[in-house]
Amino acid sequence: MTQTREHSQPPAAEAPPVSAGPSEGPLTPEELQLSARNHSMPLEALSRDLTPPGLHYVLTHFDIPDIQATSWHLRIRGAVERALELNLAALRRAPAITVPVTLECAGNGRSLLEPRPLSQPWVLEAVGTAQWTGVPLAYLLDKAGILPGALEVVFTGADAGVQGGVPHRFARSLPVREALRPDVVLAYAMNGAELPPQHGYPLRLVVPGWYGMASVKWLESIEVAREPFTGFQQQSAYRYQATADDAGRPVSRIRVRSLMVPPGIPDFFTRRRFVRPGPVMLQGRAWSGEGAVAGVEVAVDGTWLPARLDKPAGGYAWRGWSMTWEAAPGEHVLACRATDTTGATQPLEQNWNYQGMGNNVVQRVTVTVE
Ligand SMILES: Nc1nc2c(c(=O)[nH]1)N[C@H]1C(S)=C(S)[C@@H](COP(=O)(O)O)O[C@H]1N2
Ligand SMILES: [Mo]
Repeated sequence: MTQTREHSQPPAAEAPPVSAGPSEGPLTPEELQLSARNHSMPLEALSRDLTPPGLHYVLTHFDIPDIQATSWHLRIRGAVERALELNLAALRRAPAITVPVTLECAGNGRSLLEPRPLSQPWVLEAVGTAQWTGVPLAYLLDKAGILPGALEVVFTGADAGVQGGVPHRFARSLPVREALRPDVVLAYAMNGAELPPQHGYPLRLVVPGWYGMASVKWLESIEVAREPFTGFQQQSAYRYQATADDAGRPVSRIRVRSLMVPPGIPDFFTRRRFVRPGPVMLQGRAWSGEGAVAGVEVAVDGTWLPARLDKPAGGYAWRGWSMTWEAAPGEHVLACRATDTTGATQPLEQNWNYQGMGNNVVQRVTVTVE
């Protein structure tokens, strides 16, 4: 599908298109290439409270930088009383917190959209939960001393590339009040071990409750700004847009979602499930960045029943749920749906938007009981 654009403005003033536009055709080699680089979390890993790093999803726009911690520094500058420069040893000496956080890519579910926005073609499992250990961002911002008039804090990674025709380093901003939340962490450890290269070694930001793009990896610079940040990943990417020309609304917090561990055993190629008749424990996880998870329902062939909820694991980590199902021979469709404390619930049909952002449609799993 080609994009129609208005040409009333000179090209220099035109915002670059964020993608090649949606497609109704088969998966492209470019999408295959992206999906081989950026893997999702196998759904069976939903049975674990914490996702081991090798099973946690990965999304990297450009190349994974090979950073030597000995020559690496974090710089804090801009509208601050004193600029700071810290090496990894200094960060490790600072007060540390550990926060369990469910990260989800804002593009999760994109490949299920029709037409399909051309980008990383996630199915449903661009999610994972880890314990992130590091220095509270607020602690360092306080040391630097934010000056009056500060509006945003801009985080820049070491990785550079071209997207939408625009060369840039991956960078995102947060409003000052979000940056000062006590649970926003500059993490140097994941699940108690050194940060793996693909997850941002030696240091990354983790913003609990926000879609993954806010959690800048390979962090090198933190700049306090008095103007809104207009970098590509802020102004063009990560927006809920109706069309290519729509300025849209920025993507921020994670919409409520639940997923289940597919029961039984899979067929290799189709991944359809086979289950033995009798009681089957259905289980999964639910999360929301907008409010706490208030309930999860499970449907067998369209009839919704409330699931049992585990104790919350704190803050912005996913919450376990389960339900026993008496599986009768035949073919069945299982589904799960979470609701959060804001009253938001998952839609039965995907909400389409131009970049394929924030999809939280209910998951459906077809099983054959025999
Ligand atoms: N520097 C940098 N940070 C980044 C990205 C990136 O490409 N470069 N990708 C972002 C996106 S879109 C997501 S969803 C998360 C993924 O984090 P993970 O790979 O650790 O799961 O990292 C975010 N931080
Ligand atoms: Mo993402």
